[in-house]
This record gives sequence, C-alpha cells and structure tokens, in this order.
Amino acid sequence: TRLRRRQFTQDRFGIFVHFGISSILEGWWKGECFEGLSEWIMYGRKIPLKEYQKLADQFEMSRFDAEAWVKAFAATGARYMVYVAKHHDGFAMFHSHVSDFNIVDATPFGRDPLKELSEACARHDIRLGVYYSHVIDWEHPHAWGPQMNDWDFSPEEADFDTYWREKALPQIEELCTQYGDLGVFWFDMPAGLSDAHAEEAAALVRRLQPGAVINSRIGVGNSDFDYVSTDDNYPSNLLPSRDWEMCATMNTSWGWKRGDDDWKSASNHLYTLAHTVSRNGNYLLNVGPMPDGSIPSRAIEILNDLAEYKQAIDIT
Ligand code: FUL
Repeated sequence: TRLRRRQFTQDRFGIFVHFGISSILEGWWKGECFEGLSEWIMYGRKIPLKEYQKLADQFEMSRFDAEAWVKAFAATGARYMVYVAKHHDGFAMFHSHVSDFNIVDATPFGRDPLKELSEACARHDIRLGVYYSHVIDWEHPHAWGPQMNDWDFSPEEADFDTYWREKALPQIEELCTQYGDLGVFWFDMPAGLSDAHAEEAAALVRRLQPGAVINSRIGVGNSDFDYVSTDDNYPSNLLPSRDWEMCATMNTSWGWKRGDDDWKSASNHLYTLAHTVSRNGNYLLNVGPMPDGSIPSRAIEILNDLAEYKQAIDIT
C-alpha cells in the first residue's frame, strides 16, 4: 500500500481525458447550447436513450492518434493519464464484452482506443489510469440513484444490484484485466452507493490491480481508498493528513463544448501545480478531445506552453 501511494504522490502531475459520444454533440442539442457541462447533456436535455444511442453511428474518430496524444502529454512532464473509460451516459470507451454500447461494437471507428493508449503509455513511460462512473449509468434500466435516467426508465422498478452485477462489476473487471498494469482507478460520483458495494469494487481492484491507487469518490462513507479527489485547490480540511489530487479542466466543461472559450492560461496551470504540490497534492489537468479524436488547437497550445517548463515540472 505504502509503495503504490508513494509512487502516486511522486507522480504529481497527470492529464485527464474526457471523451465519449457526448463529445459529438459539442454541448449543443437541437440548435441550442446546453448551459451545463457538455458531458451531462443527455441528462440535462433528457435525451431519449434510443436517440442518444444513434450518435454512435457518427463516431468515426478519423483523426484519433493515441501516440500523438500521449506524446503531447508526456512532453509536459506529466507522469500519468486518466482516461474516461465510461462516463455517466454508460457508453464504454473501450471494448466491453458485457455491453454492446461500446466504442468497438457500436461505432464505425471499431477499434479500442484504450488498448492503443495503453501501448502508447508504455512507450512513453506514462502510468495509465481509468475513470469509471460506477453508480450513474443512463443506459442501464437498473442503475438506480439520485441522478438516474428517469425519463426512459422507472426508478420504482430499478434494482441497483442487478445493474451492479450485470454491468458495473464486470466492466471494472474488464478494465483491470485487458489493459496491463493500471496506476489509478478513478471512480466517480458515489451518491446513493452502499458501503458494501463500495467495498466490493475496492476489493476487486485491489485483487486484480494491486499496484493501482483508488480515489475517494469510490464511496460516500470511509471506504477503502488511497487518496482524496477534490476540485478545490486548497483543501485545508485535509491537510496534512491525507494524500490528495485536485482535478481541473482547461476551460469550463470537461468534455468538448463548442463555444466554451474561457481557456485558462498555461501560467495559471503552472501556478496551480506549484500551489498543489507545495501542499503535498497532485494536479490532474483535463483535456476534452473533439469528435474526430483530435485535441483542440487551443489545448495543444497550452500543452506546448507547459512543455516549455518540463524541467521544472519534472522536479516537482
Ligand atoms: C464530476 C462529473 O460529474 C463531471 O462530469 C466530471 O467527470 C468531473 C471530473 O467529475 O463528478
């Protein structure tokens, strides 16, 4: 335990990637800009699952290049990445055998980006982490919770345990067995989860990926986790007792959103990194790729600017 935690805190700087079929909508639905986070658009606009699923037909990702992504991340001095393997919409951005609602089986792209990324990470010495929305899943009728899909499904008929055994646990297992060693298992949004379920997920990751750290969003109670996830860069309540990681995005949404032009500068990120590291935390900076799989040009500029400071980032 101590070793994997020490490794993680030494890593200090990582890149988060929010990418999925919601990216296709770019934060817009039927000609209107959705005011919330772009990756929440299905929920915010109550898009019927049948309609949402059709988006997968358009997901060609013609410019996706795992090597180019990881190279650009590594050039900044980042030492790990966290890839959104399944966000709240329930779409698996990896080859899942338990649900057809995945990037290989449901899209014209037809390849497994996580496989390609895991290979590129190995080449560039970047530790691979995965993000998994374990409670919220708008594709599954039984994913009961405070933010469930109640426009297609009925909360009264939902049985969380069915979802948990049919989809969540098997997909967590796939992520732990199909992509080599993971550095981080990043769970998100535990609201509504029982301690027993959280413990089950933690035990599974511990057994299959003993070297991976687990973040605090695995559960609402004090379940088994290694470090605290926060989006507050001065979590004084935690200091100095726990390891922690602050995540932030380059603009406002995590997923790509057309018109989301409020980009923070590279110097802002460098300051945040210094601030976080000085308080014994890690910084996880998010990039939201465009529907064709390329990284937005403004984000590339920011990554290039950060790369100018690689030597400073390396010694953090
Ligand atoms: C939140 C999610 O709801 C957001 O969409 C995003 O993934 C952020 C990092 O975590 O809990």
